[in-house]
Amino acid sequence: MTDTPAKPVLLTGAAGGLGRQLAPALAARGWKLVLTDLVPFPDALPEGARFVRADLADGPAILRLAEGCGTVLHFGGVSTEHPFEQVVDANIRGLYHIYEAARRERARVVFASSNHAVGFHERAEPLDDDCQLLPDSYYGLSKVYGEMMGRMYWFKHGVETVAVRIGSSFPRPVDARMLSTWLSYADLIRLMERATLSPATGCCVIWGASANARSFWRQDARGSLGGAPQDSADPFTAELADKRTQAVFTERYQGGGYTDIDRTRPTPVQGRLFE
Ligand code: NAI
Ligand code: 15L
Repeated sequence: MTDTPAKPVLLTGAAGGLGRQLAPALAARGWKLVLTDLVPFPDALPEGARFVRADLADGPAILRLAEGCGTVLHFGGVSTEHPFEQVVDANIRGLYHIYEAARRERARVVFASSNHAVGFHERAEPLDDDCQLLPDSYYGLSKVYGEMMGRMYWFKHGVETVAVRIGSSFPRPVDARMLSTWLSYADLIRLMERATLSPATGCCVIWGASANARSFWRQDARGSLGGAPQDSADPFTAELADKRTQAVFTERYQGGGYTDIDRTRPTPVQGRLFE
């Protein structure tokens, strides 16, 4: 595997929490980056990077941005639960623009999917990458749509996708659930390197989590991309193991609090899809 991609890499959501970690780290490795976001990039522009402000809902702008790029690290969009209408433009329409651009450029898409695509699985149930999709929110549903769009563009157009079902990527875990879901920034950056530089990925799903002993997730394609997570939430266990809420849905399901937002069902489902 080489160290730098042959072509520039487009990073959407560059001004967001994860984009601001990825942009300087990947630029420091000598990568040529095209950064974009709806809002201005708040930091000093890393060497070798240029920033263009654009809305993912603007198809022609996204096509122009992707020109000459070999990979799209797609981190832009609505990143938490919102009313349906607010999710649609960035996460549904915007994703279509990203995939059309990737098709035109013969580029690979590394898609920041989310654990909320499968958030209604019980915490006690270990999941593999081919588990049932059980979104816990309109946001999670948009990630399911993204993963399915990747499949369609792979079978129909040969566009490669690495869909990374990210758990919780923050500076450190902050509650008991994150002892299972935490992804350190350093592991995120390593994962993006491998997803970009691997010679062939096809269309695969991987779990975006550090090496957490309490992980909800098992089998995926990470092995074939090479490398493994090096960090772990385990050192935070004594501090966080009892940091739980009293909310029944939140504590029962992998998606945590997202399963409780706007909920009208009074009690959890016993079993999987059927009671
Ligand atoms: P964030 O909200 O900090 O960053 C998202 C960025 O997307 C923001 O800078 C925002 O301005 C931009 N954006 C929103 N709508 C846009 C539009 N219409 N056009 C262009 N840009 C737009 O979120 P964060 O935490 O950095 O997450 C990045 C990606 O990773 C998101 O797709 C999120 O769903 C995903 N993810 C993040 C996780 C985490 O723990 N941080 C967990 C699972 C998934
Ligand atoms: C996500 O998908 C969100 O982007 C992030 O803000 C967290 O809520 C994370 O999931 C999580 O589940 O902890």
